[in-house]
Amino acid sequence: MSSISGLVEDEISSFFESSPPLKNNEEIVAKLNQFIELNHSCEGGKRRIVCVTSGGTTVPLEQRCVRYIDNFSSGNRGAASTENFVKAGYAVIFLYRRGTCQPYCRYLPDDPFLECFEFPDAKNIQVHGSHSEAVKMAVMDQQAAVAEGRLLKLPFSTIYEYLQMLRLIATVLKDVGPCSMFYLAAAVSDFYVPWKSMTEHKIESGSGPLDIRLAQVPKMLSILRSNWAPKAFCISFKLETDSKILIEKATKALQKYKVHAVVANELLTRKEEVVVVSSSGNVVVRRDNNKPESIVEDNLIRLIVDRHSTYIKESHT
Ligand code: 9Z3
Repeated sequence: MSSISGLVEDEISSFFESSPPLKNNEEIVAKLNQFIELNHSCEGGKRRIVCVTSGGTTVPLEQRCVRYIDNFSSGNRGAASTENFVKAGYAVIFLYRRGTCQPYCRYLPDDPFLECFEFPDAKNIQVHGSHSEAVKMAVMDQQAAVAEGRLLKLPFSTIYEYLQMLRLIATVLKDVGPCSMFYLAAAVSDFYVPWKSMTEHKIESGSGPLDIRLAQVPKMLSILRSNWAPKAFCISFKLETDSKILIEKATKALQKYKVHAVVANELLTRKEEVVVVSSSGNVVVRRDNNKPESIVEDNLIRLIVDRHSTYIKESHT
């Protein structure tokens, strides 16, 4: 397990102390406790629980935020992975950026969504024939996951909300131990404006160029591994646009944060292939090109679930 320096610990504490408190903290804790009670304390078998993070965090520039810096990410990876984890028997806490791709909705048209529907007469609304199969599957699969209590969706927007929610989830999952997993696919900002140095009102535009100083977001992976949920299986992601440095960066992250694997992906090819970097070597995972409906997450989650099974077995010996 990794140990973190006092300096990093101080940076992390001051990040949280200066963050605006989560508005619905109590409600989130209640939902999380109920979810864990349902899935991990049940008689006759405990489910594995994975927290899938998805989408990009925003960095507000004003406290009464009008403008913000955003982080690229459609949420596709997180949504597709969530579906595969549910299929593999996991209960999923889906921590996602508001407005990004949702599990079971990947095949629905989002542009414009209303194209799905038609009015045969004034009193009835029905799904257009060309979309009816996709809508039926989306509704059925989502309802089944929610009805079985296997999908808890928690939205965030800002980097402040994301990190506070991640800490809450980790704390609540601590007792689930090795049966819990973090699958950190969200694109998290590296830089932010500290709340206290942020202007309250909308930045005025009449006074020439704007200078903003961004502070570095402390790397929470280290404290997640060492303090928040030390027994959880932990998968992080590394995204680069330059393929020449991708594996080297992912390997460094693996060593530095002592996660169980780093999924390395390049921006342009991320839907075709990823490389799972771990202490047992690097494995290239590809989408199956012979099947048009195949996605890289089908093979990726199969591999991750296998690795998690081995981890759980080894933790019991
Ligand atoms: C990823 O690398 C995800 O795979 C993607 C998925 C964001 C590329 P989409 O949401 O894309 O399907 O459009 N996520 C992690 C990105 C990230 O911020 N990683 C940090 C880094 O690279 C480490 S935490 O430094």
